[in-house]
Amino acid sequence: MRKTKFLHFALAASIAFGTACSTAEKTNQAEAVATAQQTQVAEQEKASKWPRGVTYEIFVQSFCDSNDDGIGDIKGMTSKLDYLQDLGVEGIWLMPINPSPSYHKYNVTDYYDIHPDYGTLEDFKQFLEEAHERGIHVVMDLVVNHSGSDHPWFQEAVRNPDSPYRDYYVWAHKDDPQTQKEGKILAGDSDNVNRWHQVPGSDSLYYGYFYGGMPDLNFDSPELREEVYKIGRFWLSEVGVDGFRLDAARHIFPDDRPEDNHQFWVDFRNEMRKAKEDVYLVGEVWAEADVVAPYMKGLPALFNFDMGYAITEAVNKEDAGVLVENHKKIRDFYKTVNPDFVDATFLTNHDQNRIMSEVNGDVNKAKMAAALLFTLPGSPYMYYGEEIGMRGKKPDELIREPFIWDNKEADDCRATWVVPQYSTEQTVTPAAIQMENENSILNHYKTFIELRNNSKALTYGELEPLNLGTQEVSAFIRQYEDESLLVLHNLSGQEVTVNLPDNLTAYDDVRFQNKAQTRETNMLRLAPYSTVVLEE
Ligand SMILES: [Ca+2]
Ligand SMILES: [Ca+2]
Repeated sequence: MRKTKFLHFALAASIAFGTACSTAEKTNQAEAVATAQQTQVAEQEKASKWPRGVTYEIFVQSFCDSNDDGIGDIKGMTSKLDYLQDLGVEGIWLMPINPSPSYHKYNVTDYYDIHPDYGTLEDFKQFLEEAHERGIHVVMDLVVNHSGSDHPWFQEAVRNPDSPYRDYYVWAHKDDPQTQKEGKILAGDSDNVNRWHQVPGSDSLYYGYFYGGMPDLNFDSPELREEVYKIGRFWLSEVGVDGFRLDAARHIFPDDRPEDNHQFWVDFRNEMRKAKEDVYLVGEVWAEADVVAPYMKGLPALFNFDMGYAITEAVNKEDAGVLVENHKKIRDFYKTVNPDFVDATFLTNHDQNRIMSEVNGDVNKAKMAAALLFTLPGSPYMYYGEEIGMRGKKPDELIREPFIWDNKEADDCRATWVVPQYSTEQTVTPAAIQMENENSILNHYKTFIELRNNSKALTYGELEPLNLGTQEVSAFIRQYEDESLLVLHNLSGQEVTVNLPDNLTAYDDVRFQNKAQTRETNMLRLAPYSTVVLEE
């Protein structure tokens, strides 16, 4: 079942097991292995199949600017599809692309169009076509918990209480006791303190979970629900996206109506499947596993926030701890709800400090975080720029800075809508230069994505945590059908020796290693911050 990484394998076989032969012989052997396996690879499809492959999250505004107005756009993104294909991603998640007055575009003012800064519907259809030609699926952010307060529906609803759009939103009178009570509920963010917002010059308040600029849509209204289904069908059937990332999926109804939230997504999925049988839906339910799980009845994929936190903690402490055990526990729990669920794993997203900043700029740790993400179970998502080690800490604009494609004078794509404070040429090596460096973080990402894409065990396999008595080493088995892999990550900056118990000594072929390791029967010496994948 050895399909790729043949160069690593050939190299590893000679280094690790001290094959007694000359350099010339080694080269010939390596070439022979490479040729044979290249043929095999060409004849076989990749092991991974979207949505089980890697998905890449793009903030269009910052990705690639094609017309030099400083703002990333769809044509720019289309010009980078080869880059994404080469990276090995099989899916793209686009942050909102609908018209909206904000830079982030999570307050939509027209659900049926593209923001003019980003381009046109025709540009987007062209992008979809070219993505699909490369085997890349496209999922777009669908932000329907709320609209923007500038949306014509809301404007009309405010202006005219008898308007049919009035019922698209949630209203209360200023003397209604619930508005007093609700107004006192504190959330972590000061913007969220008041969920009821007054319409100036009126006795009416409207419900806006996040803030006054984002009035919640009223899902108790059959007309609004039908409108939301219509929006979904438009993008699936008429435009051709493959699915949606569903923003704020747990806030469709207020917090005291969780069952209604769960049921809404079951209904939504059923409606979307009428337009596209294999529609992909991934939900944002930013909460603990027991809150997330019931959403799986309607949403086949959900983001696994816990795993990102756990990986970050493990690489920072250089301690494998209970990362793998906990990951297995969560997965086993989710499986009881939906055996076919898609566990959308990731390190950080557009709402969180970037992973490189979370590890204080330590490239070894950032690389180790990626190595864990791509070898543990799940359907990994990565955030644009993560692969070149972009940095960023909140506020939000600074975790969404322009991608650095090349040195300034050579970069014909770099957006300039914001002055970057974290990701500059002083802190981040441009992608074009990293591409030429085999030790770059970009090539590290490529290597691990390729490793994963070509292994059914890493893509679909079960997880068996192992305790080898070394806290610095995260060790586990990934198994699928007749492919069984022993994965070892040395999270520490020191060489670590592990003793494999007798039941693991059969794993004596090196499928992959990113640094030389040495082995004497049961004893394995792992280089600092290294990964080795062994097979029987
Ligand atoms: Ca532009
Ligand atoms: Ca809501």
